[in-house]
Amino acid sequence: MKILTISTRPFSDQRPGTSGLRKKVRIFRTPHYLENFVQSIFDTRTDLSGGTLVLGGDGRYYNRQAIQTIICMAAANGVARVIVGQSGLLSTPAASCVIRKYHTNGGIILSASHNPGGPDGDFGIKFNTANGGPAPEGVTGAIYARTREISQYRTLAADEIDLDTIGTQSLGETRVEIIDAVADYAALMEELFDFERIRQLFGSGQFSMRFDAMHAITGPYAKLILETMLGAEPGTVINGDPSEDFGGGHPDPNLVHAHELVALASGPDAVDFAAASDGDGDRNMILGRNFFVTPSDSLAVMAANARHIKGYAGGLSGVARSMPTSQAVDRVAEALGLDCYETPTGWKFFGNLLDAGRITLCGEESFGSGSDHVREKDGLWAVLFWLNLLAVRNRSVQEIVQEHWRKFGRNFYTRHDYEGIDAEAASDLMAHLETLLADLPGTTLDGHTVGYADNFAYTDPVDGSVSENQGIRIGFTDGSRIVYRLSGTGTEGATLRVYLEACETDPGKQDRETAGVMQPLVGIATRMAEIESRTGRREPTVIT
Ligand code: VG1
Ligand code: CO
Repeated sequence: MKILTISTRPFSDQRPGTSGLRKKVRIFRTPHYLENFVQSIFDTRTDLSGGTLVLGGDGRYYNRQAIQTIICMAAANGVARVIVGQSGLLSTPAASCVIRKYHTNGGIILSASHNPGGPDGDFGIKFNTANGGPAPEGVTGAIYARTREISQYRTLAADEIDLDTIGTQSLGETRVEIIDAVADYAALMEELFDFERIRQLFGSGQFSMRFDAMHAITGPYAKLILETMLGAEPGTVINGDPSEDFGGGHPDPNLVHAHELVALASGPDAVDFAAASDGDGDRNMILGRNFFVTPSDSLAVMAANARHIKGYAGGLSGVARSMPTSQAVDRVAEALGLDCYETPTGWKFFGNLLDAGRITLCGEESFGSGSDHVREKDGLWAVLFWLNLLAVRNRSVQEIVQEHWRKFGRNFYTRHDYEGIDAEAASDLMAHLETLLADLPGTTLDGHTVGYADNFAYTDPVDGSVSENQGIRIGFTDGSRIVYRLSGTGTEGATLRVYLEACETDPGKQDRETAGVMQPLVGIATRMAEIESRTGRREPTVIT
């Protein structure tokens, strides 16, 4: 088969963000745009030549075309074997699972996660290394540097690969294997969780659940695992057929976008347990009957209860959370004598800690949690963890969480997002905050005394790499915190995220409404950053 060498010129905007390169579909369709980035991966990850690459995506618009393009480029770049999820699909955690299980050299995941899809929506591409995790900054930095100087890429003229039939095809010297997208992942879940106990829970007739796949990738995974393997009643999975534009919705599992599910978990006829996942299957939202579990609390509850779960009964080596995630898990770690790490936002920062065996569980406030079973956050894994816990503990979600607060204290938590604001105004706002930091410690704001104020920098304890400028932290002596950072996953303007946390150890005050408790801190945070005058926004776009 004839290899074609195509001349190209660099694009200046291919720096990966928090989770890969994300742009509007129309930008990815610009001639050579996708190809330049992919060639930059092959140019910098030279072990792919002669090696094995995993390939799959969340099924959004442009997924299939991009898969065909990448297979041809992989063949032209000497990749010996490409493992592709059937129909070009792999959830992000399933891709991580497959990369690890078959000892491959890495994978390319096509996804813009929770961002809307369709011709006018977003697309994304991410490279994961041989450990199954998102490429660390050193690797993404090298890929980006390559995109700045690229002058040609390699591909070949070939017929389209049949993506829908499981089996092996050849493209020149390259073997293209189409695999079942769900099977390996489902087998891994069965190793970690007590499926028999969960089957008994569903079989009891006393327990009802809904899982909202939000028209995204987890539909097939959830139907097989929950309904077929675990015996949940048919219809437990809603919005379970993946569509290229996620049914026109926003596949982000939070109280705002998963409103259909929230309604099913509310009121007198509410189900006992409800959960949702995002576009690419790595996020999760956990709801009990009329009860929302914050992602930060979910991580803390998992850590405190891991001994009840088959795959973690041997104990945890340590835990980690991203910096803006609440300190609820820190309290558990302290009580259990576990190491606890605070990392920058983005799953790539957990990889070294997991590989080194320093942590077993980790999570982010942005509806992400996971463990050392793969190197990505994992939505369905979290749902199964909770299901297993409910089956073993025989308590409701609300009872488990409230009991947790009584024992460890409650970290009230909320996040305010200001989406699509002017990029320059956003960076000026951050610069303004930076100028305040030096004088803040020791001052008292509305009764809260500032203990520390900094721009978070992280030194990876395993390889010593340093990541600076990871967000402004203001910590008060009463344990409450305000954190500001700019999103690294958006595709339009800038998104300012303001994260707020307040600790409450008095059981008599732990059942108050979050919004009321957070009001004073919200006031401090919005005034200090001059949000209204600098962005023109009186209210956040989304509150989670
Ligand atoms: C957001 C979240 C972050 C998460 C990232 C990728 O990043 O805050 O915690 O790791 O999305 O998640 P940012 O930079 O926009 O705040 V996913 O499910 O979109 O791959
Ligand atoms: Co995601």
